[in-house]
Amino acid sequence: MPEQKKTQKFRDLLNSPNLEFLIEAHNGISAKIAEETGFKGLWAGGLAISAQYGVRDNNEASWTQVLETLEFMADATSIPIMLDGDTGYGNFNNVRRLVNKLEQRDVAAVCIEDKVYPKTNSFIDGNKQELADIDEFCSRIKAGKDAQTDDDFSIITRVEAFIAGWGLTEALKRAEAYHQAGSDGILIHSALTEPIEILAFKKEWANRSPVIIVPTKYYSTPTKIFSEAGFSIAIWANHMIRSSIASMQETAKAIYKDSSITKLEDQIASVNEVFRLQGVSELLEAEEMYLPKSDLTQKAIILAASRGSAMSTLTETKPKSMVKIKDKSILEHITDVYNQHGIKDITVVRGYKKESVDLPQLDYVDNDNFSTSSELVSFNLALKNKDEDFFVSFGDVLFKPYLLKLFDEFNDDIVISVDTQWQNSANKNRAADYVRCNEPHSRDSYSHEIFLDQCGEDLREDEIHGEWMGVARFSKEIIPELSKILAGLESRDDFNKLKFHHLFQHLTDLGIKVRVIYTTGHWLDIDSLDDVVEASNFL
Ligand code: SPV
Ligand code: MG
Repeated sequence: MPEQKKTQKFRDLLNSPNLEFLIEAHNGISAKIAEETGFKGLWAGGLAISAQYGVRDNNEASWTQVLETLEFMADATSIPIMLDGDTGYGNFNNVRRLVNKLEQRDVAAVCIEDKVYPKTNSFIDGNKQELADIDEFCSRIKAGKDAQTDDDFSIITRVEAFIAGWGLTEALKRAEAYHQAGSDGILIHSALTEPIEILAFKKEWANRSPVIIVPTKYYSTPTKIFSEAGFSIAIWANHMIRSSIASMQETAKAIYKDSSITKLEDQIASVNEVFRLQGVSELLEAEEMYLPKSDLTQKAIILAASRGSAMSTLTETKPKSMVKIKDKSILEHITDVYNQHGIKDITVVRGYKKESVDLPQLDYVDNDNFSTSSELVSFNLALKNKDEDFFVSFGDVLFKPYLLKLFDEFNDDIVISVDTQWQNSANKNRAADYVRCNEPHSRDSYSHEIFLDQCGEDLREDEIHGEWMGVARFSKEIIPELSKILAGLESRDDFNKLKFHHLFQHLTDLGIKVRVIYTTGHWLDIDSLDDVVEASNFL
């Protein structure tokens, strides 16, 4: 069933056999709070709206500024709003334009009072207030009713005779004239502290049309009296603005006095409550649905648990990854490269002298068995809780940033980069992860479809197509399977000795494709003191 229009909802309140209630709201958030508390309708009060702007209730806020406020209130809620339209902001012509603008903004009703523009609040020297000429006021009502395009829009007319010091006879005469002019209900206002005037009016008026009251001054009257008298609606006309004023005054005073916000924190709404009222969660869901997702990998793991004893005294107090090259540790150089690719979320696995690995902005995972374990143990530790695509590389491998871009051009679950110029390496004796693929790199025929066949440290020289650089990317889709495979390897006696080349070979043997990107140089594995010297040239 389509949601009932707000104008119909207001009509239901107006014609309900029970006493109904509107509460004042003066902006989007107060309107929302009122609705979620359970109120079925809102009074967009002139006093409250002018007060929240910090101006007087004398039409100092322009009517279009009031409209703006209403728009926020209507957008924030699904209950009907009756605007306190003051005098209608002018004559019949202003009223009909107002009615159209209110309909456009989904405001269900307007109440206009029989005074002259600019109005004054009824509780300020009411006796001195000039009432509108009856016929002229009726022309405002008629023009408003003629202007509305939705039959259910309501125009309530407010009789200010009591406020201005006239008696019941004047009030009834005016109410009857407004009723005849097409008004949908009467708001009878009184500034007395007892409900004498309004009860007298209701008794005489009977049920000619619904009657609305504003018990601001006769607030101590039990609500039962209003319902027994058959009033249609009671308006709690200014209690949201007054409570917020009291609360803001207390808060400002306390903060000013203490020059601190500590004591207050638990007494005011949390920032999360503000977010909830603003509907932040809906936006987060919408972003998930509509915003294009970055297709760049957002996370990285750097394995930096081992000492690097080949560097002798350089790694006495810190692991190799913290050795400085050109004023920055190797780890900083590596994180710089990831940062340049837009990756902020970096997990570092540390082990040897872990307390010395303390760069800010990184997440750390500790491999405390670093001295007896190898690459896959560290990798397995870092893989826990990963659920997005990620790069993994070593804490002693430098590489150029463009390589990460190459990786992100492929959608494969596992991608590794393989240096075809592996023979250029200065240190021929180091352990290297040699690779053989389905086809070798060829300058003549450039193939995109290169996958791993074999990976190991002891491939025959004539079988080698290149050397794995120590950088790989895994997709989030492969993580569950990868975790399972690692758990399987974990149960092997030699798990502590296993390296990445074992994993890649194992994956290939299982029929899982490992995509290879052939590259030429542009990386450096720092194992020895000589490599440290070379690294400063590389950078
Ligand atoms: C308002 O709330 O702005 C009203 C009611 O018009 S009263 O302030 O009582 O006049
Ligand atoms: Mg008002």
